[in-house]
Amino acid sequence: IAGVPGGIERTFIAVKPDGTQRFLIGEIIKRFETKGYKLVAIKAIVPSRTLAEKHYEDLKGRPFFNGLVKYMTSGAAPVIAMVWEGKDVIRQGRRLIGATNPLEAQPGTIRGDFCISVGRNIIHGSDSFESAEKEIGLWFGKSEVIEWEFGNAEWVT
Ligand code: 3AN
Repeated sequence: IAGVPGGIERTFIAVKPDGTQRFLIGEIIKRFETKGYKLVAIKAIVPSRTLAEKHYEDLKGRPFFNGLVKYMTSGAAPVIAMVWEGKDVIRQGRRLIGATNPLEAQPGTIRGDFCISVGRNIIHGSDSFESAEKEIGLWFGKSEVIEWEFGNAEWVT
């Protein structure tokens, strides 16, 4: 489901509700697209509490866990859930996103360029092959992930 580690991989990327509200969907898609990656699944979704808690189950017990789940599930704006595919996309995706804490996220990264608060850091990306495997399966059904090839330039006309 997440491909071949270190080869053609798939990763789960989500624009969180704050990113959606701040009109950053296009900017985020653009960065992955122009880097060279392929969008193979996308949907707008307000996750259930169960889904959000499963997604962040490793953070259960952290002081910010309930607030995090509440913000992801509020419905004030949807999460834009995506699967991106390509060489090393799991680690490269994390580089494009930048550090969790915006104070440490370098300018030029998505978080470094667009946010200032760790609790509102606009985007999620799988942090390992195992997380990608788990998260893609959690957010998407098999038939929602599309296989397609780049390069049908003749379709311009
Ligand atoms: P990342 O999203 O970079 O993988 P995690 O998995 O440590 O980082 O954290 C998941 C999410 O939890 C973050 N994106 C952020 O929204 C929230 N979070 C992490 N640390 C804090 C914190 N200290 N205070 C508030 N929210 C936090």
